[in-house]
Amino acid sequence: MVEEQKNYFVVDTAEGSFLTTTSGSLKKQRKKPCTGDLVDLTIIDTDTRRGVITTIRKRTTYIKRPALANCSLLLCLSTFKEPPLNLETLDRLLVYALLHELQPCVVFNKADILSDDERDELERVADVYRHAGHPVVTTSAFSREGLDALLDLCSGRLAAFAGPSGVGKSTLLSTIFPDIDFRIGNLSCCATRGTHTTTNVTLHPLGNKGYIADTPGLAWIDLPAVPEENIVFCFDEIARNTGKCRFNNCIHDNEPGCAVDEEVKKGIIAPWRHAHYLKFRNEMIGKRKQYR
Ligand SMILES: Nc1nc2c(ncn2[C@@H]2O[C@H](COP(=O)(O)OP(=O)(O)O)[C@@H](O)[C@H]2O)c(=O)[nH]1
Ligand SMILES: [Mg+2]
Ligand SMILES: [Zn+2]
Repeated sequence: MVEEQKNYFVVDTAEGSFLTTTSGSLKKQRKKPCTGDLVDLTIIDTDTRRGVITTIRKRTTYIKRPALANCSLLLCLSTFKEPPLNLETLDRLLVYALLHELQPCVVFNKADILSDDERDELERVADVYRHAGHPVVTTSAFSREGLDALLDLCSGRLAAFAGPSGVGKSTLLSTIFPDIDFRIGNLSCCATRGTHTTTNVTLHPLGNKGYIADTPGLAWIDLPAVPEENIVFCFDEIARNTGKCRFNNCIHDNEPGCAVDEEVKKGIIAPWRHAHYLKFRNEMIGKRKQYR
């Protein structure tokens, strides 16, 4: 797996890390790996740990800003308080993940500061996301609650943290990786130390063959432009009602005989989930010219 740095690529292999550039052929095709890429490598020198990337394997997922390939799990962080829970931001992150074919996981951090009543309230919100089919983990970087469950989810895959500033992304990362020098880019044999600050996305290997990407300054919540009909599939508890409304082209916005409206009234679908579905759908209508 590749970690992109300023002028070269660090490739993590079963035989340790190698410092690499791309082959002439890849350069000619203007093909450049990014962090998360799986590549084929020709080793040039095992002592200085130099190599050349000859092929970039097909990406399973790709997000642009920051560039990250093959990420399969987006840990969507929020807090119940400090900062107060922002459900629109959370839903936006989930939709962002789903539109990029990443599995989202809902993570509520800073559980240590919650009273029993607040925990009960949070549990009701958590149930809404479970009902939508998402894994939910409650964590605390301070008490380490939930960290094992979180790392289990990351097993064997590339995960990344996302979420607004202040929810504890950096703190969680440094709790999980107390010796941050374990990051794969830190090749002690190369005269490249100190260049870390220029790196976009760093990778931290987990013992369980997983990785967590550190993605500073990312603009996750800028949803990509897609046809508005696709948004409903990002709200599974709404999409499950397909075919149950009176009109088969129902968009679930106050039409008569709408099964979704009925479930909202009954409290089966949370009102904010329905409102965000409509909001994001309308945003996509506004972005139509970007893809048509
Ligand atoms: N009580 C509590 N505070 C936390 C926790 N995690 C982070 N914080 C605090 O929240 C603030 C923001 O954390 P930071 O990791 O910088 O958030 P980021 O902006 O998402 O990277 C800092 O003051 C942290 O000490 C936690 O689990 N519990
Ligand atoms: Mg941070
Ligand atoms: Zn409907």
